[in-house]
Amino acid sequence: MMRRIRANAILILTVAWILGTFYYLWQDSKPSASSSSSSSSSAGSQQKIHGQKSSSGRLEERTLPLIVTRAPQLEQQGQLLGLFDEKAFLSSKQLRPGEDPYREHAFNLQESDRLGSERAIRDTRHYRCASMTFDPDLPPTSIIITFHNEARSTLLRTIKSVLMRSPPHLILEIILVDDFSSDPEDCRLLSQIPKVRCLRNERREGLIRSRVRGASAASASILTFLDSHCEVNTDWLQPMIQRVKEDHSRVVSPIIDVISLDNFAYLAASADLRGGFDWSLHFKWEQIPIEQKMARNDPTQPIRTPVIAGGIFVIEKGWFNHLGQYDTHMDIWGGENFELSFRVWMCGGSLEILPCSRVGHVFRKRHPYDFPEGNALTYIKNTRRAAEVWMDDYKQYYYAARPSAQGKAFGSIADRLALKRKLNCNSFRWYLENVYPELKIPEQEEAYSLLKQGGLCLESHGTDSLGLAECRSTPSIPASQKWTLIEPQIRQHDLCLAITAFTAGSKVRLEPCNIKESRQKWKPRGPALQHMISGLCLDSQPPSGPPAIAQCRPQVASQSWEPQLVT
Ligand SMILES: [Mn+2]
Repeated sequence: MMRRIRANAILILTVAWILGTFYYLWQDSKPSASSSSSSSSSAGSQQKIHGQKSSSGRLEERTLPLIVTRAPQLEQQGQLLGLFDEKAFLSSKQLRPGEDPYREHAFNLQESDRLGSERAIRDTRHYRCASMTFDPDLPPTSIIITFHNEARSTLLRTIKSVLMRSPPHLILEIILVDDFSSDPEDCRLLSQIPKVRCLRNERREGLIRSRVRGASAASASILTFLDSHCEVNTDWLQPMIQRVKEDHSRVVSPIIDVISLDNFAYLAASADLRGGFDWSLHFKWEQIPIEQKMARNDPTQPIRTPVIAGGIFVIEKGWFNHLGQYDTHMDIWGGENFELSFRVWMCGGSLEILPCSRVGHVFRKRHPYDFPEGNALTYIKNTRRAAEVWMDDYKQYYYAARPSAQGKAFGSIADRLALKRKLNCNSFRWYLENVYPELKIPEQEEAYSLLKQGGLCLESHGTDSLGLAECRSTPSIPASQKWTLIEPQIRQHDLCLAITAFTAGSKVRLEPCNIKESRQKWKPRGPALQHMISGLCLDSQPPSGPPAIAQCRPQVASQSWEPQLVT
């Protein structure tokens, strides 16, 4: 009986939830009436509709109006693809029955193949982006796509989305750099599509050298690097070319939306993120600092970013060459985005994410291809080169965070150091101060002291009670006897020694540290510890009573604390 009632209750709740969801979607797709602020508050309770299942928390929290890109038009096809036989291209490489659809590409190949070469996707931009205007004379770009054994369906969808969703006059060419894939036909056949060129490496070179090759072959003055499993969204290109045209030292990237590796759903990424990293040079998406967020009253404004993710960006060709292209001694993949980002910022440029430019990308959990020297070793070699060339003395924090990098070979960096001198680049300290002040210098290893009185040590028992107890060092010194003396505080973790009143005889206890709290301020005076305001001294009140403050009396044993450093 109870079970029946419970089942009914769950059913009713489920139905209510579904109805609520539909109501919300209907509300949100009504023509514009709602301003962004009012719709975001109404969306608050429904946040989880989209954006669930995001491993990185990057997915957008609220649902935007459901505007989708224009549906593919059949009459366009002939013009777009020329002599290219799409059906033959795709059907000659189908997943065999029973084959693991994730094995070869680390995404669901069956689902990608089933989708076909084009589809309408949600326009994930803020609605205000649609009314942006661009110079009529924007310069065209060369799109550079490097790949190694990419699936035919994802590669073709990348190319077709570019051709369909970019103003044709802005695409001078699409350069495919085939990094020694097993089947040379993948690239060769695609070059039958108008504007598409194919370059094939004679051996595996990796992403970095492949991109440099593609860039050298490009004829446009603006380079657009694109990953090989993307779908570009409505008007993705114009905002980026506009920004670079206005200032050639800008290097810009889109917001990278998420294409699900399982079902290929196109999901909006949050517009409040930028690229960041920790001292081990591990890239992460992070929230824009709160002051910048508050100052953003226009959601179409560019977002300054300390680093870019690296897969998709636009750069002026002359600027790319001036800055030294890439470090071509880096192998396969990884770390090149740090090297490029540090170089751009430190040598006079800037990095931006443009929220009105959106490109979907299939984020994967593993690399589907081999690293000849192993994944970890390659990443360490590449990031170590970036750290050695660009991080000055701050590289010590990289090594501290990634001890395994020490002693690993990374080749000669002489030419990159020469480049850094030639370009007269700023220091890494400048970068930290001006570009990424949020990256904090790791705290120095804290030094602890024992506060000894004769053979006894000051010890805490919880927060309230303090006392003297036998000093213990085996098996190790207990946390309750370790003190950190950072004038004017006497700390134990984030608790501080504080007096309870300013009169002699007042008890002493531990409380959360607060640098403004005068009850927590002490000063060493000979062997004594004097409270700064009251002028009274820490006293153990023999025999081993709870410590209190008392009139300072030089040489008295109960006021003598010998701080003894322990390491
Ligand atoms: Mn990728």
